[in-house]
Amino acid sequence: MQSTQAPETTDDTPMQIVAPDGRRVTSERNAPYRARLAGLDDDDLRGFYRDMMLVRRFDTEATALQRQGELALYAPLLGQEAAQIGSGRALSPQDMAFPSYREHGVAYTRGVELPHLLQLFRGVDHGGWDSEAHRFHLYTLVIGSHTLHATGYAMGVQRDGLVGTGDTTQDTAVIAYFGDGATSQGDVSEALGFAAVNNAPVVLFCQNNQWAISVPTSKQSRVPLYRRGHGFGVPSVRVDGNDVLACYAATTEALERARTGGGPTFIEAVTYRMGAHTTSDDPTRYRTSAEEDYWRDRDPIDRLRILLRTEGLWDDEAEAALAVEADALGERVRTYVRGLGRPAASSMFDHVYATENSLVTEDRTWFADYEASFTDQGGAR
Ligand SMILES: Cc1ncc(C[n+]2csc(CCOP(=O)(O)OP(=O)(O)O)c2C)c(N)n1
Repeated sequence: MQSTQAPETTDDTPMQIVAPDGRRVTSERNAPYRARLAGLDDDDLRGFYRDMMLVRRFDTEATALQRQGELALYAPLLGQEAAQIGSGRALSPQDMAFPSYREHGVAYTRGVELPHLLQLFRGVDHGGWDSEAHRFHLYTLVIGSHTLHATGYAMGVQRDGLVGTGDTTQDTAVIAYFGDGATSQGDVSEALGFAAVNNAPVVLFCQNNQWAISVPTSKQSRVPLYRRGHGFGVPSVRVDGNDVLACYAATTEALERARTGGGPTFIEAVTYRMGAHTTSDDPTRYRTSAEEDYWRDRDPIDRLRILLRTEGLWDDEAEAALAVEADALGERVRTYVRGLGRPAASSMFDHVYATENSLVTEDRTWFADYEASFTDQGGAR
C-alpha cells in the first residue's frame, strides 16, 4: 500500500498528468500521483475515453430532448467529463457518493442507467434510482447542503467501524461533489470544519467550472479555492479537472487516505462548463466567446483521444465502433424518456417517511379532496 500522507502543496498550478495537447507530463509535482496510475492498463485508458464519449452523447441527447419539450429542464455536464469519470472511476463499490445535480458522469460510473437520470428532469420522480444499491445519493438541488450530509454519513461510517480495518472490501470512503459557487455557502465551510476535527473519511470534490450561473469564481473567493481547505487543516490539492488521469490519481489518493483512517481531503478540479448552466440559461449574456474558445482548446476528451492515438491504443475502427455504441445509447435515451408515463399526483406523498405519518396522511387526504373538487364540477383535469 502506498503512503496515505497527502503530498501537501501550496502550488496553485493544477496538478496535471496529460497536457491539453495529449502529451504526458512528467514532473516532481505529479510523481506521487503518476504512481497511482500503475494499476491501470490499456483497456482502462480506452475505458476512460469510452466513458467520456458516452456521457457526452447522453448530454447531447438530454439537451435536445429538453428543446423538444420532453424535459422540463436539464443541467448539462458538457466539459466536465474528465473530472466526473476520473473521480468516479476511483471509487470502490462500497464507497458512497453525494452528488449535486449535474453529476451524470459520476452516476454512470456508479452503474445508474443514464436514461433513468432524466426522470427527475422530466418531473416524474424525485430521483430515478436506488441510492443505496448504487451507493449514489439522489441529486441535491440545494447548493452545498449535501456536503454536510456526506460529512455526517462519513462520521457514521467511521462509527460503524468501516474505516482503517485493513479490509479493502470493507473500508469505506464518502465523496461529495459540488461547484465553485457552493464554496460560498456556509454549509461547505461547516462541512470542512466537521470533517477536519472528526477526521471523517470524506473527500470534498469541488468542480470549479468557473461560473456559478452568471457569477465568476473571482467573485466567490480572493484565494484559489483549494487553499480554503488548508485553513481547516484539511489536505487539499488543485488538479487539472480536464485531465481524466489527474482526476483519477488525485481522487484515488484521497479516497485511500479516507478509507485507511487518514481523514478528509479537499480536491479542487479546475474545469469549465462548456454549455449553459441549465437549459434555462443563456451564457452569452455573461461570458465571452474568447473565453469559450480558450477552454474548447482544452477539451477533456480531445486530449485523451490524442494520447491514445499517439500511444497506438486507438484507431479509426475503434472510433467508428464507439460511434455506433453512442448512437444506440442516444436511441435508448430518447425511447425511454418518451415512454415515461405520468405518475399519479398523489404519489408525491409516498416515501416522505419510511412509515406512515399523520401529517402526511392529512395532506394526502386534503389533496385527494382538492383533486376531486374539480371532477365534481364535471371535468376531469
Ligand atoms: C442554497 C441555494 N442557493 C441558491 C440556489 C440557486 N442556484 C442554483 S444553481 C446555483 C449556482 C451554483 O453554482 P456552482 O456551485 O458553481 O455549481 P455549478 O452549477 O456551476 O455546477 C445557484 C446559486 C440554490 N439552488 N440553492
